[in-house]
This record gives sequence, structure tokens and C-alpha cells, in this order.
Amino acid sequence: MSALRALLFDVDGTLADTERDGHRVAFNAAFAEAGLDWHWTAAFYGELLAVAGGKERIRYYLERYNTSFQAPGDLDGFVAELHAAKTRIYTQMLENGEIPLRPGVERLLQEARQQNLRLAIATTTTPVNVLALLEHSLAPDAAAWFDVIAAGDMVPAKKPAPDIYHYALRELGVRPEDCLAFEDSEHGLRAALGAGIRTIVTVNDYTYNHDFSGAELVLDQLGEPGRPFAVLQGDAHGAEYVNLELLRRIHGG
Ligand code: XBP
Ligand code: MG
Repeated sequence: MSALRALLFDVDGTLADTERDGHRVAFNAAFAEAGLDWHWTAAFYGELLAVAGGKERIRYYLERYNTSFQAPGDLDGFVAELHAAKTRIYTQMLENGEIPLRPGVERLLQEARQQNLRLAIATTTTPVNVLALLEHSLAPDAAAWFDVIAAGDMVPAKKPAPDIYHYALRELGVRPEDCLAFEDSEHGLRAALGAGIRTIVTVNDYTYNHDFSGAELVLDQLGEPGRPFAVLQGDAHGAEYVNLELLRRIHGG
């Protein structure tokens, strides 16, 4: 019998709705700053989200949608420089408080801390983006709430590969069966399940129609007292928002 010991959180789309009005806006601003006439609309960006990782997403865009573009010098260096500019712009947006946490996230994190559960991040995004979101949208010291912040290029293969979750489990020193993961997308769910971690999904506008087979529960959000979630898949045992009681019921530990 395993006990619930740790919660592992994805970032983009899970802790906060960061993609359409955050990352996408930063990408477009970086393109304009570089003198490029590229503009990723909200709908087109949804197509590009098929690829995890900002640098990988730029290359995917060039290889599939902008094959005529001739990068100055070496492509890797060009993409890395463009992505660094995007990250600078994105972290500035976070520092300006432009991206709030999703409902229930702060409440659940605080409850987990009060009950001495370990907390970890397992994300594809760049580490500085995580630190900026935690500091400016959660609390100045929030990075210290997490025993592990596993992010971006720390692992060779990004989601849906399970690498980032394996890394987080290793660093936490816990077994997958002692954990629950929180994700927003099919890529993320596949990554967590690939590492053997049972997973709860909160969907968003880009992911509501993804295949969430294997998830313990699929919700529209974590919910708050008086602001119940909607259950899209699975059994919420009559609960109206995600708290430790529901998580222990789902986990069985
Ligand atoms: C989502 C991603 C990231 C972000 C962009 O990560 O795939 O690539 O879209 O961030 P997750 P970067 O859902 O795993 O948090 O440009 O820093 O990659
Ligand atoms: Mg995500």
C-alpha cells in the first residue's frame, strides 16, 4: 500500500493559462523585434502546440510552414537567439503580473504544504519562466515551496517523453506510485503516465478535445469552494473542488 507523498505539477496550461496570451504574444513580439514578418495567430499557435518546447516549435514552424525562409548563418544559433529574446519578453510579462494562476492552484499548493506533502514541477518550459511565474503570480518565495523544479532542457527529450517526470522522481527520491501529477494536455498526460504517475487533468481552450485516456480525472479546472469544477471524465466522488481529501481518495493512500 503506497501513501500519497508528492504532487508533481506541469506549468503551462496547468498552473496558469500561459500559452495563447503569454508565450504566443512573446513569440510574436520577438519576431517583430528581429524584423521578421512572422505572426502566429491564436488558432495557428494551437497547431504549433503539437510540438513541445519553444525552440523546437520555431524549427517545426520553419520546417513545416515557412520552408522558403533562409536563416542568416547557422539555424541552431538563429533559433536559440530568437528564443532567448522571446524568453526575455515573456519573463517581463510575468514580472508585470500579466499571467494569473488558474483557480484552485494556490489553495491546493498551500494545503499540500500544510500537510507536508512534497511538491515538484515537471515542465517543458524554460526554467527562468517557471521562477518568474512562481515569484510574480504566486509568492516571492514560492520557488522554495518546491523540492524539485524540473524544466526545459534539463532532459534530452521533452514531453510526451517521460524524461522530465523521471528526472523529477529521481530528484525527489520517491516512487511513482507515491505521487499524483497534474497536467493540461495529451502530451503532458502521456509523459506522466509514461513515468508511471497517476494523473489529474485540467483542460483549457487548446486541450479540451485531446485524448485523456488513462487519466484518473479530467476537469475544467481545480475548482474553489463555491466555484465547483465540471467533471469531463472519471469519478470525483461527489467533490466540487480538488483538495487533499479528494486526492487521497483518488490515490487510495
Ligand atoms: C509547455 C511547452 C513550452 C511552452 C513554451 O510546457 O511546451 O514549450 O509552450 O515555453 P508545459 P518555452 O506544458 O510542459 O509546462 O518557449 O520556454 O519552451
Ligand atoms: Mg502543459
